[in-house]
Amino acid sequence: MSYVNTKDVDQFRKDGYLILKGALLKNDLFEKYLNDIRKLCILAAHGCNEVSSRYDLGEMLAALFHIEPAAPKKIFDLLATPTKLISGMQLKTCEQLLSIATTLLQAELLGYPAASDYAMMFMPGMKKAGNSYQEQHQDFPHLLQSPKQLTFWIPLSKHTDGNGGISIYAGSHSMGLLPFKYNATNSHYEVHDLSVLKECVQVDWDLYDLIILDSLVVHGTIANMSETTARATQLFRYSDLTHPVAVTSGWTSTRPTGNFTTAKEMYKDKLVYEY
Ligand SMILES: O=C(O)CCC(=O)C(=O)O
Repeated sequence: MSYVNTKDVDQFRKDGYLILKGALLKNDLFEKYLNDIRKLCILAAHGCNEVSSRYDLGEMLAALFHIEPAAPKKIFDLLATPTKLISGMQLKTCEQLLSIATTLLQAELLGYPAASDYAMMFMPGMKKAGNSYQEQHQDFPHLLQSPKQLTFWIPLSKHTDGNGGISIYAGSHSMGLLPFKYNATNSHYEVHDLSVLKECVQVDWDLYDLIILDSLVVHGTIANMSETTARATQLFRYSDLTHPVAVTSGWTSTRPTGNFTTAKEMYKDKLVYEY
């Protein structure tokens, strides 16, 4: 079964991203993953009715954050680098997602960088605060492993007025790796000069959509301005291990820590300055 058509593939090549509305509506593993995360919220809230009576993860996380501010971070740790939920692993490697990744990458050997999975959680009333917030960046310097890589951006909560999302510079992937620098908190890279880029679009997203990004397309967080709802998003990455540069560089990956090459070492000329 094919989940993307020729038009989707052409659109992805042109824009560097693709929005598949409602693509996860019939994916049972996605539903299982959401349910497992809901269970984690209920466990972390010790059954508190404020949390267990809600269904949307954005609302559950907001209620949990209210009664137990440290709890969402613990759940986040279970969903990131990589997801530690079996249902999450199953979702990441399910037929639908692998088929889409293989078609878009045209990869004969698919892998994913060790630093791959991430879950972004933006709590209400936090605006730009929190380590999740990302300025405009390309994913590639964070992942390195192969020049041909994808990020699957998967909403875990409903879209509400003001709870943020991402914006993308359409077509920016075709400019290759752009000069980048560390952000103000030294936690992420950001593109040095956005003035070289053109059209920035705000992604129209909701629960069950699948948004796919080329690892060179420039994109960043739209802050959660809501005072009541959280935004939660799962990120899965896939890479083409047959790309000649990936083979020559030995599939260099940013994690696990130890003897690894960072983007800074690999692309000295591209890292403009550090704070
Ligand atoms: O969901 C977001 O706010 C941004 C996520 C992102 O850009 C990334 O992790 O590469």
